[in-house]
Amino acid sequence: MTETPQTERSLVLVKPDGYRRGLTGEVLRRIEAKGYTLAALAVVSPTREQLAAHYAEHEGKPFYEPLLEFMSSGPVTAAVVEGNGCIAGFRALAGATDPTAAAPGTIRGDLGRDWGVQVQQNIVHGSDSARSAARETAIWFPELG
Ligand code: RTP
Ligand code: MG
Repeated sequence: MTETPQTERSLVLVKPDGYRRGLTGEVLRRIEAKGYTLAALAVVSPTREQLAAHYAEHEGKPFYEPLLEFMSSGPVTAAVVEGNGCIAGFRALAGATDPTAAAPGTIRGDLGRDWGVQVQQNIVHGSDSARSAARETAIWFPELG
């Protein structure tokens, strides 16, 4: 007998550039059109502590401080996205980190560009593993823990 696939959850953020540009609905539309569901959704003005926890793996890198400053520049929308394979699936929807290199058809490829600023503004974040998703969900939705 084959195993029942595990429903996965991914922690997705619409970053401040996406929020400012009115792209939150478009990102959520693409998630739902793909067939994933929204298990939680919130507009949040992140604290420095939340952002430092979220991006702990990047501490010490040259883009760390500009990244935290960018992520503090306005509200973000946090979502818990649910569906089989949605961790890799959402990363595929998002496209490459660099919006200039991201393929057309992806969120970053269709909607992102190089703005000539210090840190890449690439509209969305998506968890890169189940372990990251659990860690990040506790940061953005402590009540779900
Ligand atoms: P994310 O974590 O936001 O989903 O993006 P990612 O996995 O594709 O990229 P990651 O390497 O984890 O980097 C986190 C975010 O930092 C910004 N970044 N800018 N050299 C740069 O300008 C640079 N490098 C990284 C991006 O906003 C990236 O998404
Ligand atoms: Mg990442």
